[in-house]
Amino acid sequence: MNFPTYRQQGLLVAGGYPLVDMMSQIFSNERDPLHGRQLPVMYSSKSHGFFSISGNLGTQYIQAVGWAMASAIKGDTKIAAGWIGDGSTAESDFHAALVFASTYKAPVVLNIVNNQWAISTFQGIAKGGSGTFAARGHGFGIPALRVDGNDYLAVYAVAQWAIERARRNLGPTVVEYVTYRVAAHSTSDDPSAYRPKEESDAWPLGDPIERLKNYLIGKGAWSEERHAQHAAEVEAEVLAAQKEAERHGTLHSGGKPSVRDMFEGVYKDMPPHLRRQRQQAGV
Ligand SMILES: Cc1ncc(C[n+]2csc(CCOP(=O)(O)OP(=O)(O)O)c2C)c(N)n1
Ligand SMILES: [Mg+2]
Repeated sequence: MNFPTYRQQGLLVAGGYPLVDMMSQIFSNERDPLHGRQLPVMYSSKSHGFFSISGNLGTQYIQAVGWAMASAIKGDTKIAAGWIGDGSTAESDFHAALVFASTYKAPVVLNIVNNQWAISTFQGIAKGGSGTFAARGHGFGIPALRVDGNDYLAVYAVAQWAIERARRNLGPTVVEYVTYRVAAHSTSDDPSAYRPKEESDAWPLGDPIERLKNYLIGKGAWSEERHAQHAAEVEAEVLAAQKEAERHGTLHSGGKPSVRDMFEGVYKDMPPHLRRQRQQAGV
């Protein structure tokens, strides 16, 4: 079970969760799998091992560790993965999670995505006197790895290793992925206010897709033509998914989740005051 932040939508896409469902949630339309009850990009899918994203950063770590501990106590084989950004490691939740993971040898992979920035704050602030974010794990006696997060194959190998450790009940692993947030933090953020415009171009680890592409071309397993064709296919798939999602409604028009949905899915037995409100709403 992944306990992701808003940066891990890729886990859902890679796990085969439908793009149309993701977009429908953004549009809050009639096909939104969460029926308009969550913020647009705060996805949730138990069947895809994707715990509901919480906007409260740092919570993912303690939840992942607790969930992994429960799995081990039950004698289950399931493992957990927690996700956190560089800035959020300064939260006390991060440290509490590491204490419990270490003490109880929880079967969990604790991922730190160090993309250099926490909105406008450079990662050096959260890191403080620690040499690296990975080194935080060592202080708790947890094996920790630091990997070039823009090297697809290195990331894959490190993740496999950490997952295998958890599966064999050898305890937690901390993994720091060193990467760079090229885009703005959000649509309301303007990075030119706090970092040089050319900084991302100068980032020495490069673009992960370009690197994998060049590596595979060098090995004779891929070509520029196939890459261009594949990119066009992916773009067409995304556009088709968007068209399909829009058919079920957009923010401005079309189908919406039922008002009735607002009252359901929270309480096992609906309390009387909500039943009254539902009657008043006539749904
Ligand atoms: C507990 C908490 N405090 C503050 C915020 C506001 N906030 C949203 S994103 C963000 C920066 C997070 O930076 P980082 O942890 O590096 O993650 P990144 O966005 O870079 O992946 C902050 C402070 C929040 N969502 N939750
Ligand atoms: Mg960050």
